[in-house]
Amino acid sequence: MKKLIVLLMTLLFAVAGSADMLETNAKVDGYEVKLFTKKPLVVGENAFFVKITKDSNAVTDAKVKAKFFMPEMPGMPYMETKSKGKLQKDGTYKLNNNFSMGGTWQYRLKFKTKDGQVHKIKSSINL
Ligand SMILES: [Cu+2]
Repeated sequence: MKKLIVLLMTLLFAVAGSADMLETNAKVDGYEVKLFTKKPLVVGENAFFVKITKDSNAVTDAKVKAKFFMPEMPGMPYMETKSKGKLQKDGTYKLNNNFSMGGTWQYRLKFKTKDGQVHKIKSSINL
């Protein structure tokens, strides 16, 4: 019985752990933007991937930037981590961000398309 409980707990943690992987979809100005990770979010270094499509075509000539920040809190200063997207062979942009602590981080994802327009997405993540 004890073994069964331990097994169930392990399974539960495994499921909870995989839920920490990020995958969000947003639409802005006719673009579809998917922001995702391939690993659960952690305090420290994280790789984010951004896929931008318009009319089902991948947009691979945009300039992508992300800023994650945590507002000032009692006893804690404002914190932020900024990154620039690097285009990968698969047409996604990779960004690296380092989080100094767990909690809720707001983010602003921006991308500039070759027509000069800047598109913005606001949301937040939890880690
Ligand atoms: Cu904080």
